[in-house]
Amino acid sequence: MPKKRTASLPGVTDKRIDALVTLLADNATVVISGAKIAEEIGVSRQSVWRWIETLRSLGVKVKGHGSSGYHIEQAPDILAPQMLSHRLYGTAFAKRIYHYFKIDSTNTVALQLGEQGEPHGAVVLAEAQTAGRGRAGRKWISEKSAGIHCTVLLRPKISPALAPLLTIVAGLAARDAAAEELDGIPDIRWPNDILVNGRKFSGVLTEMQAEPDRMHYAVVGIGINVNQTKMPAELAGIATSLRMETGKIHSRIDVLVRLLRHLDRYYNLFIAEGATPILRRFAEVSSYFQGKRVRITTAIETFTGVTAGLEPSGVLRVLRDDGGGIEPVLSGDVAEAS
Ligand code: BT5
Repeated sequence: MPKKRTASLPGVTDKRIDALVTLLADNATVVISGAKIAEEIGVSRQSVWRWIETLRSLGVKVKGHGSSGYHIEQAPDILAPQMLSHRLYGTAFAKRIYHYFKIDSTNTVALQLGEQGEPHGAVVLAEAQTAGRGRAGRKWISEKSAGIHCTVLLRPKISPALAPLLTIVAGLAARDAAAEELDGIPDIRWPNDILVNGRKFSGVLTEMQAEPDRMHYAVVGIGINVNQTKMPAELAGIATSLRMETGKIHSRIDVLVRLLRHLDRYYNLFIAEGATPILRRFAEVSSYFQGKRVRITTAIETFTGVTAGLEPSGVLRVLRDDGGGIEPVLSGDVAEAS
């Protein structure tokens, strides 16, 4: 597996834009001339001007112009790799962070990276996704710079049968990252929805490349609605954002750092100690773990029952209402039933 090579990815954010964001953030409130910026990051003043316009279109409040100099009034909430990398020091996710202003899907990029031999721990981020996806070909609405769209590349030496546990590990991380921002207590609806007050604000999509007994790599994509002020009509009533819950603007970079730090912690716990501590934590924080009346829709059928814990592989157990006993649910949709 090549360690040092940096993948060549069309459309990935130019490292110099990353440097520009970091420079402005590090010098927030200080006026820096266009010429000085151009010199520091090694580009023409024309490029500086163009990139400043890009940042403005993303909602970063950059004051001034080339001749007078630029400054920002507060640190920009762009998920810039340089800034993130410092804050993720000591985790598996600090070294290889790929950022896009716009991409089809961060999971698609991460799958390509996996194919190219990129090491464990690479992170792909996008300010906006044009084809963000959920499970079974569904779509994940990925509004420009309002949410977090993040995929990590993992290379665990586990059987593919344990892949559902990676979804649970990521769900726990997203849940904990959001809990610190919310007044209400977030819930996890097996397998991959994070809810608050009954509405979904985060989802996880795990995809993998594997042989029957060996996982080559998995990509775990996490979407979190952070600063949306309303949801599109198709999601009205079923989805929410941190901002819609609290009435406050939240720092996406803070939420992302917490997400990846919690993910690092849960992932390491899973690799060191197996499923048990992960399932124990899931039982603590998910009302769907046990004793919840649910309607299950799988590829073959819809039935109702009561949840009865998870199997060690992360599969949900449901005691069927129709007398059919305990049904292990490998994948499917879970809805609360009355
Ligand atoms: C999921 O699928 O919830 C997985 C979502 C994973 C998104 C991340 S973003 C980064 C990475 N890159 C990707 O392309 N994907 C991952 P599922 O359980 O199938 O739920 C999909 C359903 O959630 C849709 O059919 C909608 O009903 C709803 N939905 C779509 N966008 C939403 C949003 N922004 N917030 C809340 N619910 C949404």
